[in-house]
Amino acid sequence: MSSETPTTSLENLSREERRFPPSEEFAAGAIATADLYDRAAADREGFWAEQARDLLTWSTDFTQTLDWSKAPFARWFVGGELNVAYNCTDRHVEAGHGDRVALHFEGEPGDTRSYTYAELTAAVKRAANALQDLGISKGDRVAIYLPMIPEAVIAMLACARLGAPHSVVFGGFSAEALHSRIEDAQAKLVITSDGGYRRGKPSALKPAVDAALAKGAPSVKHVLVVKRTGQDVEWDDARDVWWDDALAAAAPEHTAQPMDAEHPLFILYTSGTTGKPKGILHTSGGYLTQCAYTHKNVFDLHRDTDVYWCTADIGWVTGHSYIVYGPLANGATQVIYEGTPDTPHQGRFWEIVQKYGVTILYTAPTAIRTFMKWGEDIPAKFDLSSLRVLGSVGEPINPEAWVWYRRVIGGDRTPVVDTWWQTETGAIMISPLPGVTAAKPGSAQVPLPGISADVLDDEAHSVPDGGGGYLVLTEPWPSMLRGIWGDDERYQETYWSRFPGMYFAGDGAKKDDDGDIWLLGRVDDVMNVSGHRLSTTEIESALVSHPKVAEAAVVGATDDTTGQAPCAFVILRGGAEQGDDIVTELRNHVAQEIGPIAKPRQIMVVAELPKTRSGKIMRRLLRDVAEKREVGDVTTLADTTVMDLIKSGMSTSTES
Ligand code: 7RM
Repeated sequence: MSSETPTTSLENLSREERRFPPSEEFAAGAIATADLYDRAAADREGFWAEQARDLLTWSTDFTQTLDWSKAPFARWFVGGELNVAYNCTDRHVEAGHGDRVALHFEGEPGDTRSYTYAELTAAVKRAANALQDLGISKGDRVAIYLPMIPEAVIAMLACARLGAPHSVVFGGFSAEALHSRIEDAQAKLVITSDGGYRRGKPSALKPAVDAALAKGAPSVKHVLVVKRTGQDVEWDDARDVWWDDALAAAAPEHTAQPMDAEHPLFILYTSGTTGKPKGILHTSGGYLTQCAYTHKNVFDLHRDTDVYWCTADIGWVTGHSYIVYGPLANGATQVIYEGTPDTPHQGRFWEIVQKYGVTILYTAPTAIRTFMKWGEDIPAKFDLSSLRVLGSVGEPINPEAWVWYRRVIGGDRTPVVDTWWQTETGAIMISPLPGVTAAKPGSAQVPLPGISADVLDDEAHSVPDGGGGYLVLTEPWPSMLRGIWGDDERYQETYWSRFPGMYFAGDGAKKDDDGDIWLLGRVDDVMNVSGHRLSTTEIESALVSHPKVAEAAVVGATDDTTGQAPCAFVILRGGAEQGDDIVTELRNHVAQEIGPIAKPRQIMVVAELPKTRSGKIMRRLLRDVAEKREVGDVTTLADTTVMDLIKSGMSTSTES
């Protein structure tokens, strides 16, 4: 990609011309108002210092807001001390809110449990004592491999309380993946369960821990096992301990010790384009400040009346920042759900919204597109009138899905916030503010107050409005990663070497004529077709705007003539006919929507798309198919049979 490359016109992405400003009523009651931008711009560090002091309780105040003298290794809130778990539990009880519900747990089979802040605090104290009884102290790493049950939240907070960094491994990961993460972090304890519920059936977890440890993990001294499903488990008397027994034997009282603001809070592994997963390191004061700040301002949290629900799993960063740390630091009431959206029926999410009166919903575009595919009549059966803010995260959201989300789920009434951030950024970075921004479907729009971002070309020049390039973050931010666990060099190389002095996010982006930012997917998903810069998202968006298409993924395949050529994989809506006619129709549709240059060389009608367990489409695998290569590593796929399905369905493709 060269900087002279003409970018495709932004009108393609913003075919949806409507703007969605907040209603006057919403704006009048909003937590975040427009002056927040001015305050942050006038004194960025002062602004963050104020947020840290307002939102959190510190045992020792900090003396310096930011030490950037050893960049890119940052220290925020230097000299400050706090306990993250205390901030998420005890202090709300001390402030008289012990009876407020912290968690409404909805198990997949329909069992429910609620924890007030007083109950959650008591559970975390006992768990912290139990961990201590198992030899865990400040600095020890603890691996957590649990389903979406309250014990997952309690375990994370118990670790935070002791200053023992947790490393949560998503319950859908294999024994192999678990083993490499345990080894890399040198975890001393693994917290797991007998199993969890998945699509109506108990699904075992402990066997994967046994298998991981059998590969050799001498650092692990104990395995703490929550009983969830009652499945039979193999037991090692010297190593394994039941959670219930450990908590029953533990002392109920525990006084949280203050930790340095830069004390490690957690490691979370995330896959890069190459090499082994990177252990992203987050610390205490800055991370919690930005989680609390964004959760409150981006979702317009009115603590006493809102019921918040983030549908992520705690195995991902969204679960860390927007189920555990942000909402609990803010003393919010939230729903956590164990299962999948289609168990036992396709209306389960909407049934939960209705049951708990959910007011703020945070989910992913892939889920929204799935709901579109299932049809509007399903949500229409439930009362969704409690909803007042909708959030989206994880991928670019195509304008059709955005508008559908607002209209069908939000009753044409709610602001939709498209939030861009990463495991590495720790918290939301680019997003509308729901009571301020006139929202543009498909664009995350503006860096939050206190955050500085830009779009650069290949030569590191800021592109003018209307131009495209690479997204960078130009100033350090409180919840930034502090490094890659055990690999300082890789940290500098991956994030800070492409554009010296700036954080390279790995995402392509454009600025529109108003200077608003549009995220275009990972840069390896941006293709160059005959010298024209095209984004997978643009073409996907065009395909999905066709009434017969439910979902689409586009990759840039190497092409002898044009450099790269778009290849599309589409899932048709129920009832739409297959065959060559539809392929021609769709190719013409893309030509019409974007221009002939964007016409996919090949369109394959498929039944499923390969997705990671967090719902991101694995375009790398699709590129392998499009380029007729052996399909690469599929171990991180949610369903490893999908690729066989796609390859066997290739006969429906058309080459031009
Ligand atoms: C929170 C999370 C990070 C990558 C990131 C982007 C993509 C996330 C959006 C988005 C467009 C969004 N963390 N991404 N949110 N792209 N618009 N609102 O997803 O580490 O798992 O992924 O996800 O490519 O770099 S993550």
